[in-house]
Amino acid sequence: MSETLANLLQENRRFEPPAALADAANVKADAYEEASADRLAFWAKQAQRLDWAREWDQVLDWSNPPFAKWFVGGELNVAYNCLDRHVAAGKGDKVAIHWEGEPGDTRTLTYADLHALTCQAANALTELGVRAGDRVAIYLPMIPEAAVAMLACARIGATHSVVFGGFSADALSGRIQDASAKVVITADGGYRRGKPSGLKTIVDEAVAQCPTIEHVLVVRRTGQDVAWGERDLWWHETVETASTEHEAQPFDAEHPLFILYTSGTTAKPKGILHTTGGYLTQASYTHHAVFDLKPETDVYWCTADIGWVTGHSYIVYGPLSNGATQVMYEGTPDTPHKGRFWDIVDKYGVTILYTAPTLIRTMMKWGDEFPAAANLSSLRVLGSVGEPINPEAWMWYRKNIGHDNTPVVDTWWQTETGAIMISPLPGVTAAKPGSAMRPLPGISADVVDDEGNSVPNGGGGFLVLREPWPSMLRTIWGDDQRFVDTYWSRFQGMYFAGDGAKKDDDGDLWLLGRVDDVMLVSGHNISTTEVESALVSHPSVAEAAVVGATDPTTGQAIVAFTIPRGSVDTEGEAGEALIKELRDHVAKTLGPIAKPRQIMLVAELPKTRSGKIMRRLLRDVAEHRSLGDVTTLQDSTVMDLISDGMKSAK
Ligand code: 6R9
Repeated sequence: MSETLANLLQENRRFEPPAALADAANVKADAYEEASADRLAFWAKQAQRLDWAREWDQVLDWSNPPFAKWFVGGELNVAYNCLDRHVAAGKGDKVAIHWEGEPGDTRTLTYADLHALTCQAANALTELGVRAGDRVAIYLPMIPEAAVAMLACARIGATHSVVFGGFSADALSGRIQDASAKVVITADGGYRRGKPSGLKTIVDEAVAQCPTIEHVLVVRRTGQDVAWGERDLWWHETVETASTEHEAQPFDAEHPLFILYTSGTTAKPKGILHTTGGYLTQASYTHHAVFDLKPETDVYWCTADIGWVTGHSYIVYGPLSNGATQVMYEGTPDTPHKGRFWDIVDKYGVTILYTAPTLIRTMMKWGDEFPAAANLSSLRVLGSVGEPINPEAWMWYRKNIGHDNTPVVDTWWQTETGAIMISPLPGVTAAKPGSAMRPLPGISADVVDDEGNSVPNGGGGFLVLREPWPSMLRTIWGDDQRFVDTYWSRFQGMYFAGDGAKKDDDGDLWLLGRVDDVMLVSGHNISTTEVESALVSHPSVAEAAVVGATDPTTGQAIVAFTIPRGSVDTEGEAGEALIKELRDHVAKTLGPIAKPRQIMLVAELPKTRSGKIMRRLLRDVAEHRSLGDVTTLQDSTVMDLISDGMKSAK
């Protein structure tokens, strides 16, 4: 990656934090100095945010890299830290979750309610024979029981493995088998796009191939008919009849808390293992620092699904350990109409919103009138996660959702990192649209070249992490060698994240997508993200996905799939004219070398369930290969649409 098109995006816009927010911010600029003076002392201080039953003897044991141990000898209970201690501090009546079902039904759970339910679930699981160290699979819609099930496992020391409710029976059974789970917690179904989906039927199909499963615990959400077998138990008959008294035992800081499978599209999914003390420390600290959470006054809403790491760290463990009041929403953003999200912000007075670029770009495509119809004045911090956010999407987010004065924090991290690693601090950083800016205090990230040498400002290469961090993955479940090979072998002594990045002239970081998404065009490395951002900066474009397709003359050629904004005319000659204009626009913005060979105007893009664009599939389309595994596709009909678009353009 030596020849990146460094600094093609001349981004000169800066947004200082609002003065009042900066003055009252939870974390100020001195945190960076404090952490760089003594990183381990800094993290030990952050660990004091939690209640420990036994203090640690050593902050970090790195004697056997890359296998880290944090807070060695310390003991704590995660559920106690998320629930009991808040209740004990007199906050039992504080709302923990404002839950909103897709059909419009609502539930309000206080910390006392959540505590009681979690104790019941902990007692019920124990009664079913689940012991510390056992694995429990969770396959639920976005209902409060999803958080309760996770916390109940944590409470009794069982390791949870949450599987996203959109995954197939095969995906579910593969994950259950890999972890040898004993119990599955599911629901009859959940609501999505106005209809009840069936979850129990999928579990039945999966569990038929999973001899380790002893019980299936079923929450009744939709009331639909379900088949019933010997292993099945209703949640309301098992959990809700159990005692609400349960004493949480402390566990070792390195006790396994959860496994979360990364949604691999080709290879076998990797079971990423997270443990207790370090994970909770960093989830809690980053939620406090990056969102400036004030538990007494803020209403926080993360729109991710609990089946992704974002839901684990920033719906369950970060916010609840901090005693936050949050919104949890079950359904899709366009049911019953495209303003649903903004109605929710308005209704609950949401002050902090954390969502994904894919959603922001979808909202841009739907049009400004939807957010404009709601009162969004309560919002004070906006976050983004999951993909690089294009500068124009960032600007749209700030202007249309953040009334032109809220900080936008673009947070880079991974399932493997467990918690946020690179992000602006809302009260400190003068953020640049599209940049994740700097590693958080206590984190050392860098960009290196092929040989592992740090690149100078203005250079591009591979993102690495130089020092272990508290919430780092400890291994891949059952496969230490794959853990070493995947993350620690590319560069000596550094964690290889698999993302391309560049440092701008100020040393701020710009994420360029997965390294396999870097194109080599006539000997120049060009990142898909840069071309996508150039396309999205054109007023007629809502979203774009760029891939490198094999080309006989240039090695790879740039092919762009582009979704026009709602109002744009693309019929006949207007479409041809737009394509020409867009090609010229990219050439003008990035340089002639980045001009796409081909631009397709399409209605949809194929995305993984977590909203990441599936460039691999698009590459297949661009090269006319038959399509590989599409089971993680959100909507496989999208591919037909795109293939049709391809044909008509030929
Ligand atoms: C949290 C999460 C991890 C991959 C990561 C990177 C991409 C996430 C990003 C970002 C640019 C950001 N990614 N946040 N890229 N800017 N702010 O998404 O975890 O599902 O494991 O995905 O997502 O490519 O390597 P996960």
